[in-house]
Amino acid sequence: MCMTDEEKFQFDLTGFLVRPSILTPDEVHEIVDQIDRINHDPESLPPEHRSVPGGPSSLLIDHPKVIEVLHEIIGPEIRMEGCFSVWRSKGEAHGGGLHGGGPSQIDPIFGYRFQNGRIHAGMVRVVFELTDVQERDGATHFIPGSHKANFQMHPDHLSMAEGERSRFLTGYDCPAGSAIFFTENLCHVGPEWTRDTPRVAVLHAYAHLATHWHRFSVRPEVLGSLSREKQAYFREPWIADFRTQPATRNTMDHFVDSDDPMMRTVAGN
Ligand SMILES: O=C(O)CCC(=O)C(=O)O
Ligand SMILES: [Fe+2]
Repeated sequence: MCMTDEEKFQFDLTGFLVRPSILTPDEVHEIVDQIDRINHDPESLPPEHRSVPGGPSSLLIDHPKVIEVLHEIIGPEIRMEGCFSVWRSKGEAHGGGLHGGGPSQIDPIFGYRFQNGRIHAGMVRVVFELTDVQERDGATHFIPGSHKANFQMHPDHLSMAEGERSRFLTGYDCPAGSAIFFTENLCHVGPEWTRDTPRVAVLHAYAHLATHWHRFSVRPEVLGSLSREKQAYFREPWIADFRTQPATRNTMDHFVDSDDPMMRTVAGN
C-alpha cells in the first residue's frame, strides 16, 4: 500500500486525486498512436487492438500506481467496470453537464463512505491523460467536496456558461501520462475542450468485486487477447461460492488458477 496519508487526505477532502506522470513517454506515445488509429485508421490495427482496453492500452488495466490507490479507496477485491477512449477536438464535450454529487449519490451503489478508519468509495473513475493538460483546456472538472454534500447540488453551481460557473469548479494541470482518480459520486463534468490540439485520454471505471453497474461492453476479441491476470479484472461479480467447503472466494488468484468464466461478453456474443 503506497498511497500516502496526504493523498488519502486529499481524496477524502475533495473527492479526487491527481497522480502525475505515472506512465513513461514511450507508453504514452504508444497508446496515443493506438487511439489515433482507432479513430482515424482502425484497419491499420489488428482487431484486438481496435478498442480499449486492448493492445498498448491494456497496460492501464492493472498499472501498479493505479491499483494501489484503488485497493485503498475501494477495497482489496476490485473489478474493472468498463472503459472508453477519448479523442476530443476543440468544441467537443462529454455532454450532459455537471452530474453526480449530493446525498442522493445518483444511486447508493456510488456511495462514498468513511468507516472504521478507511475510505469506502463506490465506483471510481480513473482518467489517464495522454497529453499535457492545463486547467483552462477543459479536461474533467469537479466541484470538490460534493461527494459528501448533504444538500442536493444547488442549481447556481451547475451552470457551465461562461461567467456563470461555480467558483468551486476545479480542474487540474498535469503532464501527459498522469492518472486522475475521482469517485463517481463527486459532481463532475467533461466540459467543452478549448485547445486546438485534441484531448487524448482513456477513462476507466472500477468498482467493488460484488457490483456491476455498466452493461459489459468489452469486445470478445479484445478480452480474449488479454493475459489471464488482466482478464481477472473482468471476472464475474461474486464474492464467495458457498457450495464448496470451505467457501470458494472469487479472488484474483482463484480466477487466474481456475477455468472460471469471465463476465459474459457483449450481448449477442
Ligand atoms: O469526459 C470527461 O472528462 C468526463 C467524463 C465523465 O463524466 C464520465 O465518464 O463519467
Ligand atoms: Fe461522469
